[in-house]
Amino acid sequence: MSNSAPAIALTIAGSEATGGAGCQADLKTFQARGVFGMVALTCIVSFDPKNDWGHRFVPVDPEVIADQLEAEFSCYTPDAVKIGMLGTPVTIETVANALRQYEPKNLVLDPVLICKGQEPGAALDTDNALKAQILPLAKLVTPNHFESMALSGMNSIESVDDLVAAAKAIHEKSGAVVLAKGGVRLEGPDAVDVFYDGATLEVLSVPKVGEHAVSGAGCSLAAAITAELAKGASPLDACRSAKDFVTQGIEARVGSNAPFDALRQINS
Ligand code: PXL
Repeated sequence: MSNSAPAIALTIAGSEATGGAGCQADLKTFQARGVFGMVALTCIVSFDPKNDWGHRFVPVDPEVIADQLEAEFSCYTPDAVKIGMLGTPVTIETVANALRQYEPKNLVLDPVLICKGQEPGAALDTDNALKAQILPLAKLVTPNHFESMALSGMNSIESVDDLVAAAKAIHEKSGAVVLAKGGVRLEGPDAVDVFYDGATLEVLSVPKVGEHAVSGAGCSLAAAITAELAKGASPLDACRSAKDFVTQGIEARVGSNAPFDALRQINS
């Protein structure tokens, strides 16, 4: 096992300095799922404890992003690639150009439209660029409750039936396999996600672990899906096992001085 060539996964994502979310979560997830991980860093986020834990955000120079991707795709052919936070229209254009050039297999998009603490609408240019330039390249997309409304055009999602409608609408628009996440935002005892690939519809449901969102859950879910696709799983099996992984990680979460706990990746 240890001598065989590992599957290789790349995340194109931002740093979240405290290690709960972002590329830190992705890399820990890749390690926990037994794949060799790489990061192309797009931005650096530092929470501000003096300002209600808001996000301080610094983008990485586009040339430096392109350089990282050149190095990575020259050294390896990743078996799967995850896109996390990109953050600016220029970054999105840089990454979209590289994706068109390198044509990676198994592109998973976590469509980070806004971060916790950001105002909806504050980043409309970025959201539109992501929808126009990255979404059409994705094989699988993992929108949360808010992102499912933004990508489907629906005004509200309040039930599992609504989430199913959103997943179908996003699939029709993008052609991607969709895992629409209800998380703690849908009422009821269960954390429900909807999988739809154009043919198979599956509602993935587990009892909620508390009523509070945990930092890094979305990043780790998409990274675990990426790792499973890299190892050759089908999209549905990748989503099922990623959901188990995230549930265990939420159960094992790390308490923090910020108002949100952080998911802890548990080795499988
Ligand atoms: O949770 C989304 C997310 C992704 N990437 C980075 C982040 C966050 C949220 O804080 O900081 C870098």
